[in-house]
Amino acid sequence: MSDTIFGKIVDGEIPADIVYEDADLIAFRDLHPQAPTHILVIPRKPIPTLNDAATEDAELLGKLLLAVAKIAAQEGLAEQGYRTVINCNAGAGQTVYHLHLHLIGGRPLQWPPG
Ligand code: DGP
Repeated sequence: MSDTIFGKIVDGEIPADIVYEDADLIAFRDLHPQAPTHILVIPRKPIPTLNDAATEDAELLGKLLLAVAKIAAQEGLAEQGYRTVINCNAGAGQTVYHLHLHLIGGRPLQWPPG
């Protein structure tokens, strides 16, 4: 499914700095990092936004969160902390309409976010 840039990454049509992948998901470094560690975790299944996730996707959504924690540990962020963000629709800053979880860390993170 290559309807978005992330679909093309899933299909291997464009390169990405992949840090983890399995049968359900791929994680790769963000092209425009907002912190020393900025990784995107995406399902292989092309769900456009969190609004489009269905009950049948519940296990997949859980796997995405568990992957974030695994990758955070891999990146040495488990103890110091990190942030996971899902931007849903344009008002929240979503620009790529293939569901993705941002994993951000490696610097102090302010709250509330902008
Ligand atoms: P969002 O604003 O939540 O839709 O985040 C999209 C992110 O995707 C943004 O931080 C920049 C990143 N991005 C956009 N195009 C590419 C790409 O081709 N490769 C990679 N690795 N990241 C991309």
